[in-house]
Amino acid sequence: MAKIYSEISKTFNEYLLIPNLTTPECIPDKIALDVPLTRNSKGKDPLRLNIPFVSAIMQSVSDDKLAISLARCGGLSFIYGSQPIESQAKMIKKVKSFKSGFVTCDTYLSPENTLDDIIQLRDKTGHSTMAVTSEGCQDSTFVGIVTSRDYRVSRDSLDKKVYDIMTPYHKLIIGEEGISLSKANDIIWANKLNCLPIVNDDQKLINMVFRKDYDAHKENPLELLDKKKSLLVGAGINTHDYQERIPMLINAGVDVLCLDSSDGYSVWQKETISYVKATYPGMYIGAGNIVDAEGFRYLADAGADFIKVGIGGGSICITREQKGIGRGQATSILEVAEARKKYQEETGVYIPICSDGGIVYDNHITMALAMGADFVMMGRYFARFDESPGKKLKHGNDYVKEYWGEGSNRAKNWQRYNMSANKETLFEEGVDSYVPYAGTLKDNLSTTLSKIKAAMSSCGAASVKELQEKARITTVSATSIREGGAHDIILKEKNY
Ligand code: MZP
Repeated sequence: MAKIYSEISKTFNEYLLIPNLTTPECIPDKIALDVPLTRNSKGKDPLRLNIPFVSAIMQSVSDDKLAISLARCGGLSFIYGSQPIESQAKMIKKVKSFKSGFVTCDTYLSPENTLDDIIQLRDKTGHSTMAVTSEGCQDSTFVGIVTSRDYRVSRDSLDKKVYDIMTPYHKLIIGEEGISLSKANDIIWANKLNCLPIVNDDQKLINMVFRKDYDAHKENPLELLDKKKSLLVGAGINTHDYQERIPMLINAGVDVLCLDSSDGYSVWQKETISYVKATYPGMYIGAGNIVDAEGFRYLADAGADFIKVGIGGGSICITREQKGIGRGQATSILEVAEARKKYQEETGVYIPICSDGGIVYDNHITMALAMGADFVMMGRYFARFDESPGKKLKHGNDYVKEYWGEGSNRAKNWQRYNMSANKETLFEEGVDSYVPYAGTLKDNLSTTLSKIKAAMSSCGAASVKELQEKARITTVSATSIREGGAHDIILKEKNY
């Protein structure tokens, strides 16, 4: 006979935190938000995040651009796996080869181009500094630089050739390949330069260092870096093509893998984890998604390094409507956190859990952490920013960005949903949508982190671990939820 749970499954919105004593030790400036990303196992250092945020394994969220921005702020992206292996590996490589302060040039001219070409390229890319190479492409010999100070559109003829406009190579001050950022900055300041090209022995342009970026580097103290000072990056994988995909991802430098499935309580996840552990013992692999103690135990015993919790709560997800599968996110986290505690008592192993999907307000993040999640995975949140892959469009009077689910026909990610040999999406489990455009990742993240720290301070917690130990949480009635918003007034404008 079917088991009926006596407890109703609940969402984050149905709970509030009750303040504890706030002391000088837990004022926001003293709060640290670093958390474990992977389990503690013998002989292997667990990976950590500097902020408890990872971005969703989705085409409309986690490409190399967002991954770089998020890792620079202390979090981590899992580059989406619903793309050819080569292009996923290329994105991983781009993140790993990103050097804070060293910019890869993407605007090239040849000496034979004209001022007209310069203007067109500037309007298209928004970059005013352009590299000139013998063939006008990255691989040919670097011969000069054009900046906006080299020409006057009102005076110069549009036919004027780049070789008459550029500063030629022999007049440039350059940095040699391998130079440190601080040395590059010293050269920039000593010579009053705006930009220092970094060139190798074959006179090929490797990167550029810009004066304007100098302060930006100092403003990212939480950058998530590996031992070689490259940014950390993850990749989504599936249970179908993992034997071909993983070697290429590892070759590209991936730091951590994550099985991406709408239902992770499956023998295929166990098989994939076992394969990774046996073939690549140094690699980390997360698994999921599950929503209960049984699912957690199964993946924990299989060796998952972290476990993702959440089915059907994602903003673009219609799995609950289509299949009737899922569970309220708060209830899922509470049950899995309890199972994790039991597992740790039995085995001594701590397995981080990730609350994936359904975060609407910033306070939901604090609640997820307080209930036992070590970090949260978000899609909608990141899709709103400049750095996400979706197009920015005008919608009525507002700007929006595109955001589509991995279960939508647009994503065609049958591997995430279909366990059979039939290589297609049989029915949609996700929708194609817009989200309000919100600006840069860094600005928004900083506001969100301030809110989380303020709440933690109220709860008397200086770390996420302390929050989990000390949190006092109460359920709320529908009428008290109403009481919690602005009410019984005439609001001038909702701007929070
Ligand atoms: P959200 O942050 O937009 O609420 O949810 C993002 C999460 O929804 C993803 O991390 C993933 O687990 C899940 N997801 C992605 N695509 C779909 C879908 O098309 C989906 N149904 O549910």
